[in-house]
Amino acid sequence: MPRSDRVKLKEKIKRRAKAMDINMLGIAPVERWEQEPHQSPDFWPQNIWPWSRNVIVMGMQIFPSMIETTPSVVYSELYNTTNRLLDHAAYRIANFLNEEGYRAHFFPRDCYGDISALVKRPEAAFSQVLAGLYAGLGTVGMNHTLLTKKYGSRIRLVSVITDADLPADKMLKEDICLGCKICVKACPMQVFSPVKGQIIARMDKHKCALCHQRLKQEFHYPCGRCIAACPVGEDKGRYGKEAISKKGILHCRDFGAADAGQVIA
Ligand code: B12
Ligand code: SF4
Ligand code: SF4
Repeated sequence: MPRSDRVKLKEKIKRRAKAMDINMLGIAPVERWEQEPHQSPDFWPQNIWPWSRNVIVMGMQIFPSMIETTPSVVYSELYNTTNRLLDHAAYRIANFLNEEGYRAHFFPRDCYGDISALVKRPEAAFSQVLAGLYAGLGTVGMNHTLLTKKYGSRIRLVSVITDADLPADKMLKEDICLGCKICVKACPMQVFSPVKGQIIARMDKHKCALCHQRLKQEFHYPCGRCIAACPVGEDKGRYGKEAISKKGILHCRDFGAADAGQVIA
């Protein structure tokens, strides 16, 4: 396909995504999984869907003034809303590409049946974090999430896999993580053990998943304290000193959950 047509198709995709309130979009050629491997080849898109050429990764922000209340039903509802919107947007972009004659589908933003599955095995068939890294949206931080300049870790992700020939976005060269360990201290389960000379901490994922299993029963799933606390991101600056008052946090936790605020407040 001539370069001008590839650029035009990318612009069309971006316009559609923006109209669906997508905050960030990046494109990763599937070769990047191979060039910078962080997971076994079984997880690479080209080994799952041999026709795939590019992965379009889209992100939607999580408002700091809502996630600060976590664990709360306020964050729980926000989480459900972004999940619905992300899968919906990804379905529509894949559908658009199909109508244009390309092979395309989306990998749902999470893709597990229930938290009990993640307690047994905390992993999905395809990693949105690594897709976001390869698509140049951000870098992986100490807390194992994708950090972005605009929203820190407070961005949820979904991917469209396609054979459309699209101009790739560059991966970021510099790590965004400050190594400040604020996420490590914010974790109520103390799952992170920083490793000297390495950005990404060791993580007890089973412990984090167990915490989530409990939160689910109490109707204030998920936790996300490690992403709420991360100081990276222009999103926090918008709210000045306090995105929500300390009293406001406790107030919000007092409603709508089985034992509001008692568990890891
Ligand atoms: C399973 C799962 C969990 C498990 C395991 C978490 C984990 N880190 O793997 C549990 C239940 C614990 C969990 C918890 C949470 N999750 Co979760 N979870 C997932 C899920 C479904 C699959 C993740 C997976 O396959 N992990 C396995 C590997 C890929 O994970 P990894 O720890 O990141 O390990 C890789 C890196 O360390 C990397 N790596 C290793 N060394 C190096 C070196 C360098 C230089 C680099 C770049 C990378 C690298 O390679 C490893 C792979 O082998 C994804 C959705 C999806 N389908 O991707 C969401 C997802 C990761 N979760 C997400 C979130 C937000 C959370 C929570 C904050 C809860 C919440 N929603 O509020 C917590 C945070 C926990 C944390 N700090 O990681 C978001 C993260 C968004 C982002 N900005 O990154 C995702 C992407 C969902 C989404 N669609 O947005 N989650
Ligand atoms: S989600 Fe909560 S329990 Fe899990 S790592 Fe983050 S702060 Fe810790
Ligand atoms: S809180 Fe600090 S150490 Fe943790 S991910 Fe954010 S910038 Fe990195």
